[in-house]
Amino acid sequence: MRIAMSRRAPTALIIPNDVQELEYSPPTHDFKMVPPSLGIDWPQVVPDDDAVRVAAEILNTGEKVAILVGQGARGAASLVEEIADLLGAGVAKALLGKDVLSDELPFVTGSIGLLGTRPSYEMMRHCDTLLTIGSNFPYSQFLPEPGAARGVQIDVDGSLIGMRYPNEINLVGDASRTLEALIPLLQRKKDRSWQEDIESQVARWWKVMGAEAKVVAEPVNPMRLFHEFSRVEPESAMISADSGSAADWYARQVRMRGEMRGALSGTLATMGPAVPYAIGAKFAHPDRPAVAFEGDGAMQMNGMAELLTVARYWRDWRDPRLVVAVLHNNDLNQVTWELRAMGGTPTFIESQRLPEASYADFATSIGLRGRTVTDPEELSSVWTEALAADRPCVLDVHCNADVPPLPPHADLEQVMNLTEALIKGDSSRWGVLRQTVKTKVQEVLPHRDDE
Ligand SMILES: Cc1ncc(C[n+]2csc(CCOP(=O)(O)OP(=O)(O)O)c2C)c(N)n1
Ligand SMILES: [Mg+2]
Repeated sequence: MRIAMSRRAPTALIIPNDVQELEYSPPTHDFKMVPPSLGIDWPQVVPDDDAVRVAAEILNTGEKVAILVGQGARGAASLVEEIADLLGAGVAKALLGKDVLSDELPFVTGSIGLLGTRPSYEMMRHCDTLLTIGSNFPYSQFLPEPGAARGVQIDVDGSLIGMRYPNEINLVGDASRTLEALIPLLQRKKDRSWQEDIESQVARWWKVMGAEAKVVAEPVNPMRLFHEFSRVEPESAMISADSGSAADWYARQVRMRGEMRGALSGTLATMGPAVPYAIGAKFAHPDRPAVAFEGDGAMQMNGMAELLTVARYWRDWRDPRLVVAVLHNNDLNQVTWELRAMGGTPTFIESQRLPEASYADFATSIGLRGRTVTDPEELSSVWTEALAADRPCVLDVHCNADVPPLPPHADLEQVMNLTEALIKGDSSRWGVLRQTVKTKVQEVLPHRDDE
């Protein structure tokens, strides 16, 4: 039924079946009713010349410059690369800015923080100058000690700038416009030893990551899932990671390159976004493959239901590839580890254990591809197949829950807390101990180039 609705209160309200079927009538003016604006033009914010000169003086004086980029630097990648070269600097990436710069650049130290890399950690500990671009990274214990480095920050949001480090100058401006103003004032550092040292640490770090991924952990070491993906990842992949242990391995094992995009629930860290993010990414770019890494807890929360959305829409996507890799460990593992590491508390099985389910069988029951993986040696071919499939695919990967998400520095206090937890009677104490030692020892062993 087609009805014309009056803005005045109708005497009898008839609700149409479908509001989209109503006749359109343009809005008119009325009390408390403002017609919408037709457009917006965001200004290009550029800091004052004097402020840019002060920043250039600080950066020119520094001998060991560290750069931290966040998602605000997206779109300024080539300028960040240029300034890193001029300053002989290394570049660390906050988690939401992981896709800002390629990890194939030798001076990119990767993620920073508890889920970060050792080269990022060391760079922040030893730098004398810190340039932050488009990041509000909150974990200041992973930045230089206040006063140990001279700070310059670029951020378009003046209400947030300078919150995380006592900078000498804060430049409120768009990342690209500000770097364009700054770069002509910089002298290329003649001494390249700081950057060269960072580059050799980065090269070694990736070897350690390869070796950690290959540590045997029955049935599958979850790091291997990410490591093998990174060997075959399409340069156009859109990756999402959930807020479980997947976030740790995404942060450290996935190497960004090409046009790859990455997303996770960065500031909120809620469970459940990985599959919906992947679906959203497919609607935005139906011609690119999407890959979601998600824990079994989050799959049981909403991921399985979201697979029904995938089943409904995948035929509309020009490129039907959407892979959901489930870290099947029957555990709310990230929290199990948080309790062990921070609270010195053993696993509380009643709260942490998950009911068993086959994510692969669920996928095939709704017309998607599904594959159960219990052998790490299969992962390489499993990824190749999933990324060549003619429809979305769920990889149900049976992962070992005792592989430790070690922080980059694994400080003594955390190791002590862990030990305390084990002594208190953690049901997984032997598995955890074995995997921790086997993983940690990779940092000191020599590694070949192909690892
Ligand atoms: C909505 C919501 N509930 C609870 C948490 C706390 N939390 C963070 S990770 C996690 C466990 C995730 O388990 P799972 O999805 O199985 O991933 P795993 O860590 O086992 O790989 C929990 C409970 C959260 N971040 N968001
Ligand atoms: Mg789990």
